[in-house]
Amino acid sequence: MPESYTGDGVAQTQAFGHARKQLGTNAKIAQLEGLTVRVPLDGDKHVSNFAQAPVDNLDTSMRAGPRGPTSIDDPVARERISHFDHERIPERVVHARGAGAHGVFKLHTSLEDVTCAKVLTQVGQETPVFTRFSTVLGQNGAAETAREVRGFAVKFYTNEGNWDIVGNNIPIFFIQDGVKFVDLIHSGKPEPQTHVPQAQTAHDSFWDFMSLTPDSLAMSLFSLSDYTIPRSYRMLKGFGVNTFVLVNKEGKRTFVKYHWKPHLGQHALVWDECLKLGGQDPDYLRRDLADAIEAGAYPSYELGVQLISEEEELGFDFDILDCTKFVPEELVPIKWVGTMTLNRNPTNYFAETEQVAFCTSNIVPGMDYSNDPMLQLRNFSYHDTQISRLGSVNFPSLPINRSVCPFISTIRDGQHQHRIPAGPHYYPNRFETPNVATPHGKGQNYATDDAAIASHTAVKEGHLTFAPYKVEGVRGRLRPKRFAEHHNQAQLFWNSMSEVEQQHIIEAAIFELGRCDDREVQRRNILRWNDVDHNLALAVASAFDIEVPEPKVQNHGKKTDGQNSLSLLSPNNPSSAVGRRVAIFALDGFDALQVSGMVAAISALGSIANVVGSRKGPCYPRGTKPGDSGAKGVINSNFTLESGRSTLFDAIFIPDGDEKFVSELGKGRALHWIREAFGHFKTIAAVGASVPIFAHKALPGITEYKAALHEAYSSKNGVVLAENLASDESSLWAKVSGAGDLTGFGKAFIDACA
Ligand code: HDE
Repeated sequence: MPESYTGDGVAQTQAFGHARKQLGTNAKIAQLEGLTVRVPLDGDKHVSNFAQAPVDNLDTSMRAGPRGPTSIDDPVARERISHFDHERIPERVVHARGAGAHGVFKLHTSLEDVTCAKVLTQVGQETPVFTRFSTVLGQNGAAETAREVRGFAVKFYTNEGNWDIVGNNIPIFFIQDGVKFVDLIHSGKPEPQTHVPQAQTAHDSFWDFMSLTPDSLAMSLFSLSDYTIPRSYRMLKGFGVNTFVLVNKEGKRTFVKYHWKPHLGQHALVWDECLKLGGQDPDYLRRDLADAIEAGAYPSYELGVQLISEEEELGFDFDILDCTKFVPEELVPIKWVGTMTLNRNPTNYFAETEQVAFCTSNIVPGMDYSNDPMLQLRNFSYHDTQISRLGSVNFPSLPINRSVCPFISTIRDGQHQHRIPAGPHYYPNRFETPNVATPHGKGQNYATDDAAIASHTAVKEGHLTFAPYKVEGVRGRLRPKRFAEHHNQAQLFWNSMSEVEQQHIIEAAIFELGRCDDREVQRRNILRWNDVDHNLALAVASAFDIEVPEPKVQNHGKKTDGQNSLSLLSPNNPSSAVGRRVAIFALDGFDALQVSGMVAAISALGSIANVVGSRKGPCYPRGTKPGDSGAKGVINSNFTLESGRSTLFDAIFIPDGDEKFVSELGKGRALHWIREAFGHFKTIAAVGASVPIFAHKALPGITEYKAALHEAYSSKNGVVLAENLASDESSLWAKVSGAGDLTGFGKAFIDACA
């Protein structure tokens, strides 16, 4: 935010106590800030009615005598109540629960051989973006850690118009044809009689539909895997899922699959954490995203493309128009082309995150759609849904949806027209409307014979000209032959999971089918998985006492038997503690040097330090007394042991402390924190007097970490202990200003957080 800027938006942000810091700026932000539609809330402005006349009283409505009837002619009360009555708009029918952030996309590798889209060819160009992550089935207030596929939608405000990639965090989808989407979603949404369960697929209708829908086989396993319980939206992969098309200057079409890869790596929660977080912090993921951006730990993602020429289109065992299949990286490597960084939280959830309208049909010159039957119906659906959701065909002119490039249009009127269009409202016209690729009025704007087609359809760079390609066929309800195969990639996915990941899938299947009451639903799903992997089916069936015969499909010479795919193998995550949320215990009597040193080191690393204290507010170190707020080393806490739980953090640092500290650490709530964190494989460090509490009270009899007790500074199973921190090291902590300054024990902890 430029310091010289004194516009309304800043005033509002500063005046509103809980507003978050607003950093990052770009052309879209400048546009939003420049809009006079921002409503101020600072000192020298007045509170007004909707016609902007000042009002003097918002507390008491007008009535005839203090005990008499309220007067309907009170314009203030009437207007306020009426507006309130209409505050809600329909939530998204799917993906209702979302979290958004502004950012920029910077291209580092040009794709000019395959596209003329400037956003993908102008290296170094920064394009503003707005990204919205979401769950799918849960309603607007549902818990975010329910097992759910995640949406990953990005709107690029390019210089040639808005381009949206409306993707998910799984590379494939449940069904091949968009027309089945309605039933897929109905089956997953709460049961109509009771309206339960919320935000989960663990019920009969969903698994009934799945077992009767052959195309959903591979996705049934993806959706039970750790992909559906992500640790953070900062650690989420993204996929365009559908096949799109890029078009170059010569009009050559190239098929493209879009990928997002988080720089922090892909991480999942463990199921027990999800269950607990659902109650402890249903907003866990949106809070994590907003906190990280506020702390300057900006999430970033790499955009990649898999490119397939028209000549290669039919060269795979699967059809690239089938969105229940992914393209393994072994067959088509991913080319990484640019970086998206999310660096600014929205100012207003409703105006930005709720009103942002993604449409798969939003593409820019140099792009086109494929004939993927899912994409074709999506291109209709998104535009259509915004009309009822946002109330008008004019949704593209809402502030968050406006492009940042100048344009002229002869589209006019409709409800909620936010612009004042000048110039002709028809075309062609005598005013020579500029920037139209074809010379109007000077000949027909179409071709009628083969000879003319070649010249007429040449791509006009900078315009959506849709390069021609040949289409022929019999009209009917048809699917290509290769759409009929469903086992290969289901098996490839299963084979590519590690043993632990496979076990998680089995446990998830037992949970989901365990919430179904119909034996037939349980049986049909288990038998389907039997054709993917016999052991998988046996393991799930053992929880239901259902008999599993020898499989029909597996071991019948399928190409994927025993094979796995690089794209799916456990992610090769960067080994780094960057971005972690670390709880630092500052119960009264803590060691001030260690706490302040660790806070400084964690923050400097680009991670998020959270102080957990004896109270919310000032906490008092060793040698000071509560209330002595001027004392050295007093630190403000973010949480207490009651207001937070270990589940909110990736790691816990327990410093040395005095008797008071040790006594609080030895009480039930603190011990529970430690035990729970250990059970969830979190990194834990303890120093000095905290070590005996850790080893003998919190986790007595547990042997996994014991080696750490004996090897100074080394970690064992994520536990780093140092009962006797060398005094020279202790004194060094006073000077810590960055993670690199930590030595010995502190370094061992940071390394273990990676
Ligand atoms: Fe969507 N989808 N979808 N979808 N979808 C919507 O659009 C729909 C599909 C996805 O953060 C809706 O604006 C149909 C696949 C995301 O705002 C709606 C079909 C994938 C988001 C809609 C599909 C998605 C949506 C609801 C089958 C994975 C959230 C509100 C033809 C690539 C975007 C809205 C955001 C949202 C319909 C299939 C992902 C109703 C009919 C496949 C990430 O238009």
